[in-house]
Amino acid sequence: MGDGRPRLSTPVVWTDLHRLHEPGGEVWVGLRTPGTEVPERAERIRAALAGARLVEASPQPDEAVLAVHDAALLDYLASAWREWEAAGLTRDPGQDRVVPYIFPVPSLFPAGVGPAQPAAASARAGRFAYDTMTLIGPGTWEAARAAVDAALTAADLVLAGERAAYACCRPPGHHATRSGFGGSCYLNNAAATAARLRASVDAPVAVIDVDAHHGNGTQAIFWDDPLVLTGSVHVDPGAGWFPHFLGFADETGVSGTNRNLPLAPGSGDDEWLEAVRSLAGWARAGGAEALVVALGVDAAACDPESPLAVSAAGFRSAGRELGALGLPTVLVQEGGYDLETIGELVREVLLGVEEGLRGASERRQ
Ligand code: SP5
Ligand code: ZN
Repeated sequence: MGDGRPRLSTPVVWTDLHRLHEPGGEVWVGLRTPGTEVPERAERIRAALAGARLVEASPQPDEAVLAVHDAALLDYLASAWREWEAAGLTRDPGQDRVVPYIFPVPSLFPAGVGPAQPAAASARAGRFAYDTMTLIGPGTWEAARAAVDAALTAADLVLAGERAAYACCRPPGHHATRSGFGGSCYLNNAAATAARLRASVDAPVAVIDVDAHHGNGTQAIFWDDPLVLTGSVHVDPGAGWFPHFLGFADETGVSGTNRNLPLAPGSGDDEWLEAVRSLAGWARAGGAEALVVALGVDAAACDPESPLAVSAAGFRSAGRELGALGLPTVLVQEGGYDLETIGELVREVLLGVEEGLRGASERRQ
């Protein structure tokens, strides 16, 4: 490249199809706000990684998605936009995205009675959505499906011998559960990646989630799976942060394979890195032989969506800690909303992972 910057050796998996997902805002406290999960995020990351080897995402079978999601969620997401448009909702009342308005929460139902299949498209939107912020437009399904393809392509690169691979996924995925979507996430890219690694590695695999928000979807998907260790460091939901209802330290999974490390708002490099180190040590102690990093960079001090205060150097150090595990490593993009810095922060993590992996292999010799 000749710009004097260290060159990335980690392959970057990419798909142009992410551009098909234009959320067009978020409905938050009843208002349509601009929204931060925009297509430019991925473009900025790609620009900051210029010079790295780009690998096109290759299409993956539906079975790989069905390993972590119910068929009913996939069927809904694949048809939601068409149904919405066919029902005339884009003309009357003039809503250009799928937005739920009624949710079949358990409190609606007497014992033994479950939700009926609603006849109206406007009501069907609330069957799988758990918030009003995660809008569906004309290309949302294609983009979300392609994001899983990207993550699984990165997993395959690592299974074929790359020490690490990065998937520039958009939309993100860690808030999507087996049968629910929300938090700007539709399909859980990191969970699908962990499932693929798990099927090929004869040992536990770990997901370490460093996004500023709790990885509730990944936690839920692997809650009762003793062979996928799920750890998350995030801003304390008890201090008023998304996902509000989950992400507390006492959620440990059926067999102790989930670990949450909530941090107080305002926490910076010291507290955050100590938590990352602790999760890495926990994954090592649990016998993990492959690693998925749910890589949100919204814990950055400059990020508009979280009150954590991590620096660029902090992200580099976190990468080093994770790389030092010396495991086959797939990094999957999650959040990060400051367009000016998102690309550089991702680059710092990837460079740190490379440094950590080099250190690990030197120690082994
Ligand atoms: C992947 C990821 O980082 N998802 C984060 C979802 C959390 N969004 C919470 C948004 C809460 C409301 N934000 C108010 C800003 C007004 N637009
Ligand atoms: Zn986040």
